[in-house]
This record gives sequence, C-alpha cells and structure tokens, in this order.
Amino acid sequence: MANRRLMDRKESLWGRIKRIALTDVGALMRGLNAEDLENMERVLIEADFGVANTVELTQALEDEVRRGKLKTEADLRNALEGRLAALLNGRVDPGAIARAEPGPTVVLMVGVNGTGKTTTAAKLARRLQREGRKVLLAAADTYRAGAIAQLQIWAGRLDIPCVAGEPGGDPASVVYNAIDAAGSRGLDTIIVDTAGRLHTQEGLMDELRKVVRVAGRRQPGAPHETLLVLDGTVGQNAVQQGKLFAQAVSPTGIVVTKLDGSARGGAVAALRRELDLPIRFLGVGEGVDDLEPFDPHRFAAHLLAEEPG
Ligand SMILES: Nc1nc2c(ncn2[C@@H]2O[C@H](COP(=O)(O)OP(=O)(O)O)[C@@H](O)[C@H]2O)c(=O)[nH]1
Ligand SMILES: [Mg+2]
Repeated sequence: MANRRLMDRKESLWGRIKRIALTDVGALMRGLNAEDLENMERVLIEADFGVANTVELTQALEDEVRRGKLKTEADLRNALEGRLAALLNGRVDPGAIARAEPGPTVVLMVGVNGTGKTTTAAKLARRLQREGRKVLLAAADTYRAGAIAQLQIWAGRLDIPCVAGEPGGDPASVVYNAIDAAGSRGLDTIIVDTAGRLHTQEGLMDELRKVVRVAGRRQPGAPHETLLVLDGTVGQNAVQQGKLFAQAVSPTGIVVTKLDGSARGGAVAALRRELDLPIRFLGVGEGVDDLEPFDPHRFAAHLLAEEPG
C-alpha cells in the first residue's frame, strides 16, 4: 500500500523529539526548560516545519506542560499531534475536484519543472476516471517536445485522450482546443499540464496568466481548479516557489509530491501555513496510483508515529 511508504525514514520524528528534546526523564515533571525547548525547536526546524509553526507548536506545548496538563510523553505526543492536525486542516474536502455545470471542468496543474506536474496530472486523470468522469488530458507544456511526449505516453497507458499542440506553440491555444475537443467528444473534465520553466520567470508567469485568461473566456469559471504542485523534499524552497505561483494564478490547492522518500514531512505544514492554501493531495511514489487525498489527522498521526515509515 502506498500508505506504508509515506514518510519512510530511519528515525521517526517523535523518536528524534524524544531522543533530543526529552532526554531528561524529569523534563515533563519539572516543566520544559529553555534547553528542552530549543532542542525541540531544532528538531522541528530540521524537519522543515518552518519558523512560525515551530515557534507556535513549542510555545503551546511549553504552556500546557507548565499548567500541568501534559504529564507523560504520551500526553505530549498526543497534544502535538492534535495541534499539528489542526494547523494542517484546510476546511475543504481535499479529494473533491470541482465539477462545472455545464462542463467541461478545467483543472490546471502548475509548478516548477521536476516537481511532478506531469506525473500528478496522469495520477489525477486516473483517479477522476475511476470516479466515473470522462477525462481529457491537455499537453500545454509546449516548451519542451519531451514534455508533450511524456504526457502522451501516460495518456496511451491510461487510455485517456490527449490534446497536444506543436512544440514551441502557444499553450493557451492548446487549452482552447482542448475545451472545444471536450465539447465535441462529450468529455467532462480536462486536466491541463503546463510548463515549469521558460526563458525567464516573468515569462512563465505571463504565459500561465494567459492560459488562465483564455480558458476563462472559452469556458465560464475556468480553470475551476488550479493545483500547485510542490516537491515535499526541498523544504523552504517549495514555500518560495509556491508564493511566486500563487501571485500569478490563484491556486485552489496544493499537491505535495515525493513524500515517499522524505525524512522531513514538516514541509507540508510549512506550505499549509505560509501559502494559506489547502493541501489537496500527496504524491507518494512514481506509479499512477501513488496519489492520496490529504487527510490532516492521518498525516499528523503518521508524522508522529512511534515507529518510522
Ligand atoms: N518518488 C516520487 N517521485 C515522483 C513523485 N511525483 C513525481 N515523481 C518523479 O519526479 C520526476 C519529475 O516528475 P514530472 O512529472 O516529470 O515533473 P514535472 O517536470 O513537474 O512535470 C519524475 O521522475 C517522476 O517520476 C512522487 O510522488 N514520488
Ligand atoms: Mg512536466
């Protein structure tokens, strides 16, 4: 099961907190001292939680210890898990992709090269196909010929139609054509793969803005979802990337990829907080079924499990 591979690592986060921050068995009885707190902060920062989450979590725990609410390690672990789940919660149903009436629904995938956009587009296509939707893939990463071919190969494997333009062509016109094609073929959901690199960053953002504009003119409300795909292994860089895209295209949620091999799943919490967008899916492998709707409680429990992986 993909689940088991999530957050595969040598030592669990909770293991590290215990080993580094709770060395003294009396720590919880006497209250956490400055050194305990500093150590806990260090573990959380190293796990990519980000400064704001780290400070908030450790201060809240310190406060509860001081007021005598947390007396055992299990109390502390449960308190941390509850607070983590609360801050990961996105107030939407992560797995429920919008549905336009009348269709087609347009789902735009955006993000930097190599984060997993194309793979995630294929995984999502498969998932929506299983939900009974009639899916069309659109290869709007026209920057590299290889990118078009990569999506076409996935489309072939999944037996899903794919609209592509010419390498170097206008991605907005690919989207326009895909909306027409969906109409004439009776397909209800279009998943649009886009470029993650152009000659300049501003060039890329302008191109994406144009895709959004053209899609919205051809189909009211489109794109109905814009999913920001971010690599969960690059820590604070993912936050910086996410902010750039969020300024240009108003994402409706985040997909965090590559969490199968990472020892540092705290990035998910940093992204949730610093981009103020719901986490929608996690990528947990390279296979087409390695996509999970995000469950904040399960993820928090997993992050703080006694045993790794
Ligand atoms: N381990 C792992 N690899 C992934 C995941 N998602 C994508 N990849 C791999 O990351 C690489 C880049 O993916 P790709 O979809 O081409 O990224 P794009 O440039 O954003 O379109 C490929 O080798 C993918 O197989 C994931 O969730 N876990
Ligand atoms: Mg790609």
